[in-house]
Amino acid sequence: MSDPSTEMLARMYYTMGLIRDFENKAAELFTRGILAKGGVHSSVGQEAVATGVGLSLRGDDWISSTHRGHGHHLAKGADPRRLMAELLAKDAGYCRGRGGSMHVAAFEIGSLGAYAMVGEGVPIAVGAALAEKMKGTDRVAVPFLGDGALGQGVVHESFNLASVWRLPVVFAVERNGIAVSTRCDQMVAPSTRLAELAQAYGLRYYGVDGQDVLAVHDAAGRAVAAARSGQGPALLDCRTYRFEGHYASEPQVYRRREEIDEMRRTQDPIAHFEAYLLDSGLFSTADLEALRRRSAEVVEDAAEFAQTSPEPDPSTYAEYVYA
Ligand SMILES: Cc1ncc(C[n+]2csc(CCOP(=O)(O)OP(=O)(O)O)c2C)c(N)n1
Repeated sequence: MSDPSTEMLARMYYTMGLIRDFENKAAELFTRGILAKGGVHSSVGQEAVATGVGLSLRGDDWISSTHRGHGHHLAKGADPRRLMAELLAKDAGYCRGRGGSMHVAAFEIGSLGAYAMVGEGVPIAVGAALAEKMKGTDRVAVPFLGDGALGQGVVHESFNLASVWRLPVVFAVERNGIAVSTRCDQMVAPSTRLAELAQAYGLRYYGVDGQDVLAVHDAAGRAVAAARSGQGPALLDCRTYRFEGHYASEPQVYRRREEIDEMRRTQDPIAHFEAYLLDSGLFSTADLEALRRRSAEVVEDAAEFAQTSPEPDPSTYAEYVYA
């Protein structure tokens, strides 16, 4: 396993805290009726996946994202103010309020967009990888997808073309085991056997504990470096768990409260990493508290900024619409 610098360890811890604070704030604004435009899908519990992958990428690499995409964007370097403004459909948002939570795109940070249609972002990232290969650059594309997306035909077509054309793509699967209210093993044939799936498609396979940010960062780093150097595509299988409902305030009748409590107690990626950092002797409790305080302040500031930002000017409603 590679040895991240102390600065990188601090960035990982900060980024996971930033994602958690951002998600909790977005859910709070949604519940209070302030964020009434579209739903909010929290990635709390899955922060190590977005962080480990995002921090293994260069600024000019591409990602495509899902309905659960705030963390992907923050880890790729999104400005929390502009992201929160987008969630609140404000003019200062990345898409000037046209996209919202599930359709934010930010080319300037390498985001090809979040897509609410399950699996939709995957072929788009493959297309970007094809374009980069044809242009002769060494940029890599990473589509994030849930395990529920593994039943989508377009995802399999994407695996196929990425493999046949040896494209610089790393498919980052957030395998949280559930799609809305259905267990993935009841609806997706290979959902727990991704090594075999990858082998069938000729994708290099990396399977990791998605609650362990160091493991994700290490595997993603190796997959990305190989893709960048022309060794073709990979599948990064991150076993994870979402602590919240499918969307904010969803009742979760399909799983027991005890299961969620147990996973929160034993599988919290931030708590795990905190214990590791303290044990390493590189960070004190005060160091980590300062990093958590900073992310909380950044999110408060983003929420304040977004709430006090103007709506888009109604006279611009037809701008950025292709017809
Ligand atoms: C093509 C399509 N079918 C169904 C839906 C409804 N839907 C929204 S999210 C979701 C589950 C997605 O599960 P997964 O891809 O595993 O992502 P997760 O929610 O676990 O992050 C479904 C079925 C949709 N948005 N698009």
